[in-house]
Amino acid sequence: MTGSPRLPPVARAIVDGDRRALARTISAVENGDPRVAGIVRSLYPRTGRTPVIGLTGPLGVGKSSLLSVLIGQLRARGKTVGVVAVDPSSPYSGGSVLGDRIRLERKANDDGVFFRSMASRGEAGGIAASTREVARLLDAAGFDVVFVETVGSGQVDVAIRGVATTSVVILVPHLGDEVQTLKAGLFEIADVFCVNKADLPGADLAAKDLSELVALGAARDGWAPPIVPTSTTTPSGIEELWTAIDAHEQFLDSTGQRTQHERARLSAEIAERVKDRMGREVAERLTRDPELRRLLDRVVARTLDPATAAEELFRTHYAPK
Ligand SMILES: Nc1nc2c(ncn2[C@@H]2O[C@H](COP(=O)(O)OP(=O)(O)OP(=O)(O)O)[C@@H](O)[C@H]2O)c(=O)[nH]1
Ligand SMILES: [Mg+2]
Repeated sequence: MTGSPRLPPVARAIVDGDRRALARTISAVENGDPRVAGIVRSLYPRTGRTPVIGLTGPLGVGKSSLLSVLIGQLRARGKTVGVVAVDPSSPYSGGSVLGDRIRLERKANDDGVFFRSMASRGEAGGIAASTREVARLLDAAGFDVVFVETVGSGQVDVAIRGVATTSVVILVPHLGDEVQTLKAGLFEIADVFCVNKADLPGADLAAKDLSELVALGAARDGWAPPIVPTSTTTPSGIEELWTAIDAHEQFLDSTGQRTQHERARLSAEIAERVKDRMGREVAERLTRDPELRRLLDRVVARTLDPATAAEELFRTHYAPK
């Protein structure tokens, strides 16, 4: 299966474990360099079989620390791991980028771990798109497990479901209000809940509160998200956390939901790509095309509202005849 003669040389190198080729291609993808489109396309058939584990949760709950301990555990079992971390910090402050790097540094000489951090630059759509592409490259590169770390904030949280096969929502004790705020979104995102910093007082209570919330929400498609207390300082609960993640991955296979979820993710991705593409085209035509300029003039003059204008534009220019 590995000897496809049609693979471009760089793609071949990535598949054969060349980490520098992988790193360069990831940079090109992040920068929107069109020259790597062929490489990405040629690797696509080699993707889709690797567990992609999303770790999400509010700032500072210990996502990177957990990742570091999980990586240690997986490496001890001989598993290779690819990581993409979406860093919320501004590229100028750099604080948290550096923090993550240092925590993961000691694995830097290990070829079985590949770590990449991306600045989030504040636009959720963009993060989601390049994160998905980078996760796919890690998948094609043959890592046994791919992790995606994102900071938990509304849209990004939801975006992780478009990338990950298992999403872990990480909380800490005394996040009472935050849990309430996140509540609605939490259940749609979490396949596994983790209450980290269980070495701090209040962890039992937090886990109990959470289990009450989980019990209120009906199990989604036959899966009730387990709640795992962990501590990266002790450390404790890490093995249990991986067991819970792995159980969800096995559940996806045994129920056929892996294919179902993948289909839903890819459908959303295609729709999103078309939307982006059309959005750019329409914006451009509204400034260039005389007919559409007149339509815009009417909206500016308040003789037509934006919703009706959009509907009219779609009907006359884009709806299938
Ligand atoms: N007491 C305690 N502190 C922890 C634990 N895990 C992480 N921390 C501390 O929490 C702080 C944040 O840890 P990170 O791993 O950077 O958290 P994060 O969620 O990746 O942070 P961001 O990526 O900046 O959102 C650090 O000071 C860690 O040392 C834990 O289990 N117990
Ligand atoms: Mg982090």
